[in-house]
Amino acid sequence: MTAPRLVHILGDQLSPDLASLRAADPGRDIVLMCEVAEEANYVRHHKKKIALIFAAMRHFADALRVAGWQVDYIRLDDPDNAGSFTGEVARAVARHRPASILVTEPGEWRVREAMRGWHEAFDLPVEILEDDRFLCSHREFSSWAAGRKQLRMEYFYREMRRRTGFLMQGDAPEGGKWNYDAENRKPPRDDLSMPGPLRFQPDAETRDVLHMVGARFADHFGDLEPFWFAVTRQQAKAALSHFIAEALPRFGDYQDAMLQDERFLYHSVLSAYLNIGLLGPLDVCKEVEAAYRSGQAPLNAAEGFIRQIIGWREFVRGIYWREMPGYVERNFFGHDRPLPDFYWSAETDMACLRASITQTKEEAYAHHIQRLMITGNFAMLAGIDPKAVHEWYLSVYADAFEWVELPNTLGMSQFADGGLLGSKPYAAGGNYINRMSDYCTGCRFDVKQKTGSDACPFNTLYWDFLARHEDRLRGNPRLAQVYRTWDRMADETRLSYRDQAAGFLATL
Ligand code: FAD
Ligand code: DLZ
Ligand code: SF4
Repeated sequence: MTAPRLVHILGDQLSPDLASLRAADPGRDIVLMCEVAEEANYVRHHKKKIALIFAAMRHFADALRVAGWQVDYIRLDDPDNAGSFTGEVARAVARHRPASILVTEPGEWRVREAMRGWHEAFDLPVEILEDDRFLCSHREFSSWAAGRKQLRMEYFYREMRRRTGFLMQGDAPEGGKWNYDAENRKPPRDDLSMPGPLRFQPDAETRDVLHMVGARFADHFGDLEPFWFAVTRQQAKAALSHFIAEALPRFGDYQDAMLQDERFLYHSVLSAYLNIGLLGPLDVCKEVEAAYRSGQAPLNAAEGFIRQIIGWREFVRGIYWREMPGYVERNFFGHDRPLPDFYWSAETDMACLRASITQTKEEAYAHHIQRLMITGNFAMLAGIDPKAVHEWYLSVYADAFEWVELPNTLGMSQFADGGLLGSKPYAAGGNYINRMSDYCTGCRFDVKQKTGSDACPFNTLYWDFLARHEDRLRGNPRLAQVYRTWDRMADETRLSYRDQAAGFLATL
């Protein structure tokens, strides 16, 4: 009998149409899935994230067995567990004596490098297939990017609209405009009714995982329970239908809003399901477009949502693979302050940060504007080491995998790549936060004050950041107006702002 191939499937590759599964033969080949300590600990992931991945892996293995696959599944508490992908592949090679190893390209440079060493380590052919769950291949991204002075998401996105045909009328964008973002910045109102994501009761298999994660990872960040994430494809599809029916119509309008008591607003909370493979980006966009075409959702909502998926999600992945391994080391501003402890404890008087971090602890989720304009904005203004910021984001969010987290954190939110991904730093003072949220009403600081013991720290950190990095930022045309305002200030005002900021930074 022909020796089997060993098909190693990772915790974020839980898709029945995965390239390596399509290339394999259920009658001959063996699927290997393993829960390993190294993946849970290389950054200390949030308990809920570990539980989501293990529970979804176990349910996926069950579904593969039902579909006729032979699955060799290694649990974390297996006494012989080797603790790493390479260690477990070594054990599986000894058990099954495969003819070769077949994998789909992982989402992280570190893991791809490890896999590239397997040929030599095991003296076996190793085939790494392209991950075609993404809509833009590495080759296509490179050819789009080649020769461009600047890589801007908007132009990439238009290309992707043309290629996929989403929201197109022939060669023209639906409604005559490519982007309806200008309509998507409404501040929140008190009388909105938010549906929140669909929540699922853990079954016996998930409860087993929760028990193990609670015992093994008690000292990791975050609350394990209540645990309500979808852990199967069927549940994730139900979560998608719920989002389309209940939240999509208002997704666009309130995309940038933040409310203390509404953690999810009209966001989809689908990123973790997309990133581990329970949902496919094309399927999700098809359903969103259908909702628009049937009059269930307005164009600004459907376009805004589809842009995040075929635009931002694919764009950041292209940047990641194009720029790694050097990207993670970039530090345009030379920031080196350690991450303040309150990023782990949520113990801070700044109500916006307290709310965003508390929610992160409890849900392993924060929406985009909280990540970008609260925790990200603060870290950049305060001059925190971008690598420390990156490691925080990678560990605390259930949807965080390096291909998507790193460009968003290091590029978009910290501007540590000097403008490769975004055209200007996302820096803002208290006014912006006050306009887009209700955080300031419950804060011990006063958002209207710039100096004094009650002054909102964001107000002077903002100016201090611009002054500290004037040599790097003044030439940016998108900041010309801001520097004109700075220039018009009296010397003593500028000095008092910088003193106030220095006093605050000394307390961190
Ligand atoms: P929605 O607001 O409902 O958006 C719909 C979908 O669009 C998301 O599910 C997601 O798949 C996609 N999307 C939206 N914005 C982005 C983006 N900027 N990049 C890529 N995809 C996007 N997203 C991750 O999936 N994983 C991360 O680790 C991650 N880290 C981030 C770190 C920082 C500092 C910032 C500023 C953003 C980060 N994002 C990350 C992007 C974005 O914040 C999340 O995708 C989003 O908040 C997930 O919530 P949602 O599913 O409710 O999204
Ligand atoms: C994030 C994660 C965790 C916590 N644990 C596992 C695991 O035990 N087994 C596994 O196959 N995958 C896990 N993952 C996801 C991997 O870290 C992810 O596949 C790589 O980082 C590549 O994106
Ligand atoms: Fe945040 Fe300042 Fe508003 Fe307080 S006053 S919530 S610190 S922006």
